[in-house]
Amino acid sequence: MQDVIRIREAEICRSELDRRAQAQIVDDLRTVVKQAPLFSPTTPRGRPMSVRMTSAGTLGWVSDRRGYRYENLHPAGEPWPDIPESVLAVWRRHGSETRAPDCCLINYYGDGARMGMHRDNDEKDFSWPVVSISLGDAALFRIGNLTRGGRTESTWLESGDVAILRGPARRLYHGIDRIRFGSSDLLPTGGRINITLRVVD
Ligand code: MD3
Ligand code: FE
Repeated sequence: MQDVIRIREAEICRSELDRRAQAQIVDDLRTVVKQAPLFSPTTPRGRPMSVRMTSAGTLGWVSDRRGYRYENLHPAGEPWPDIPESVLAVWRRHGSETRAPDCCLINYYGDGARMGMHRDNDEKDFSWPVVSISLGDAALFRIGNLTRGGRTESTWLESGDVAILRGPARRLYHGIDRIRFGSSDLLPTGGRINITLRVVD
């Protein structure tokens, strides 16, 4: 492990995954997105999100006019693929050795994509950590407070960084302001993948 930094109780393990481990995960994700293609969720108010998403695991996160929620099936009607072993290995090391995650949410950021400030609020038990893996282009991550607004802190997340949100950090507002498109050569056509692993219920 290279270096661990703490920002607002969030733990970021810099360069936790070497290039081989990153490439293995990307390869495994290709299999996942073949079975469960990326889609563009819309907010409950009908605005398309700039980030494209899909999931693996028993539950996947979806958003549309009916709201934010977890579903057993991909919008196309198929079950979500299994979470790749390469990803589960990161969860066991940083999340929990006693429980597997229900959801592996895969976010893809193309040029110009961002994610507004929000809280991860659709899970039942917030005592489980969230583990996040960054792959590809660097992203400006912002973390705030337990309620909307107030002072925030920012840091760049780079390919191979693993962030762990547990305890009070699990409930903080956070978002991605922008990515530095083309800053990494991990993904042949650029962009950023973020994986978040969560226990849902
Ligand atoms: C802080 N993803 O999918 S990952 C999300 O980079 C999400 O795609 C961002 O926010 C991304 O919900 C940020 C880091 C992260 C994930 C979950 C958190 C930070 C968090 C939960 C609570 C607090
Ligand atoms: Fe989030």
